[in-house]
Amino acid sequence: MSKVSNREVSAIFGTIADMLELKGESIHRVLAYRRASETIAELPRDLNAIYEEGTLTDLPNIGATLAAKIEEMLTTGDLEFYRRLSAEVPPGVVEMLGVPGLGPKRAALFWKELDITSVEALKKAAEAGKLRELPGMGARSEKNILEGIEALSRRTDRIPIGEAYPVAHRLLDALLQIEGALHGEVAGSLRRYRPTIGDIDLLIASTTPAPIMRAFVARPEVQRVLAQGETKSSVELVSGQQVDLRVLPPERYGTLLAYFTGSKEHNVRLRELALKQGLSLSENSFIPIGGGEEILCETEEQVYATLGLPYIPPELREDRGEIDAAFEDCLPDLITLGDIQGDLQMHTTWSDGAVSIMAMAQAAMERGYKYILITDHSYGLGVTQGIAPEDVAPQRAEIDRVNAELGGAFTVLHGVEVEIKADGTLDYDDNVLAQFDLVQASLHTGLRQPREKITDRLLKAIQNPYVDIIGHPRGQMIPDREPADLDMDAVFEAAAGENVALEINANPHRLDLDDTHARRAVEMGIKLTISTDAHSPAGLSNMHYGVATARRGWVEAKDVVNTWPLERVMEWKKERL
Ligand code: DGT
Ligand code: CA
Ligand code: CA
Ligand code: ZN
Repeated sequence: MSKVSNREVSAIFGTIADMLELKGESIHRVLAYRRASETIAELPRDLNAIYEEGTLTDLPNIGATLAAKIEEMLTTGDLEFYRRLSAEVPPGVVEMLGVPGLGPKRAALFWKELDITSVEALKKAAEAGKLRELPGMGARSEKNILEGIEALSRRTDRIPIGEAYPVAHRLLDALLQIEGALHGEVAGSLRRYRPTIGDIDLLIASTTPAPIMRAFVARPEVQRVLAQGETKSSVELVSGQQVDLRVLPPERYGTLLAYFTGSKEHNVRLRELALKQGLSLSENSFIPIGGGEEILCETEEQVYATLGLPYIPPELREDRGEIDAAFEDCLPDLITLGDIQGDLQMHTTWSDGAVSIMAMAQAAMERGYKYILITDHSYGLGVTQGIAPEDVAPQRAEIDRVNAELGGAFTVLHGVEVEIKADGTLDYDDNVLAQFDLVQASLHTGLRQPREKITDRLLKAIQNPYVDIIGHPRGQMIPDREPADLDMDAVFEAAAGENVALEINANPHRLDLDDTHARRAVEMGIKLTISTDAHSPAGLSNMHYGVATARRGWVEAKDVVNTWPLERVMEWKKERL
């Protein structure tokens, strides 16, 4: 028998606590096991050694009963009590406690009343509307459980792009320093800018892969090597993220990059097209099926050209119609980062931002922008120090001073992020709103209101003649907060009717509107803004996430207000008053 570890003992006590709670036993007993579990998890010494000294009961939260159970585990590798409990409480029911917002009382209810013994079964029951019938439950709590299950699955598998992107690029940059590394790219879902990332895929062109592989697995941020080969290796980082690296000679780099950029669905379509031409497409090359010479592609452009297609940008490669559009030569003329003329949402020390208006203006000028809109919070938002109506004029005076000092090469606009209150009214009266150059309205509270109510709030805000832009319209947070239950058709109709712009918030934890909603909005003729919601100069650098989200939504520069010259932006405001 191998030695039982502290971690195993701690985990079993923790599970026992959950099981007792599910059974409805006294909270004292439950807590006794939970505290013991925590004590053991934090022990700096091996339990086996403590047991041999005979000092188990000297440990905090460990009395004679628990010491006897520890002894049983350490000496027999088993615990009779735990085995009995496991026969009574199925492990899937314990797993259900991991669903955010689902406590032991309800988990036990589902188990006992509906015989639900796994997260999967719980999901099915919720989808079938069976949970709402139970005492104390309803349609809303049923929906919350479904959302919790979704949040759980997303949390376990995928990392928000904002966390993966810097890690991937730092790693790639380091590997490109190695002799023989010619050029490379971050591929996979990161290159396509999906909002969440499963694993990181790195590609490098080189004829001498060995030293690159060696350097890769020896990186300080690598915790475990999962596989190491001549041209491909996989590692797990200390942060838990998995990274795959592939190295091929430069003459094969085009097919390699196309293959590992994906998506899988897009690749399937490309391979079908190749087959129709009698070619077999792989990450290495095209091979004529009837025999003949292998076709090598140095670039992705050559891969697409071989298939008779124009180049398709990575953000479009999701099999959402891009291949047909490419065939018909009507791919969108996608917006680029260089099209952005200004940033229309940011905060300063007037509310919860880190720096002054001048400091934000200078940082934006360094990015080559022509204008910014300062959008500090209105005063009613409890969590931040917002701007009271009587502060609006002094803030305007400061903005005037900054503009005077900057001498006309750059314009700071006076805006606000006005709170849409729980009843749908805005935090400021119209006569206050009339003082701003542009008004952005956002929801931050009551995001879990029922569909009709929350949709009404947003519609009311859109209909206010002073509101120009709706900030982060759906209120989602990646990965843990589902969007509000808005009737987006109604929102789009209203925004189109009132000529109000909707924001793509470029903060990688928001990306709201998302790609598919942005695409629909633009199809309906709605104008978008892409803004960082920066709370510091560094926050301005998130713009590329927002632009990429727009590109994933097939958005062109003309659809985005902050690609326009300032005069046109202000004309748009005037038209709408
Ligand atoms: P992820 O990592 O889940 O966020 O998504 P991806 O797209 O990065 O997927 P990943 O890392 O499994 O594979 C990278 C790319 O390699 C993927 O986008 C397409 C390609 N690929 C991987 N497996 C397959 C496959 O079985 N068939 C095809 N056609 N392509 C594949
Ligand atoms: Ca990947
Ligand atoms: Ca991968
Ligand atoms: Zn906000």
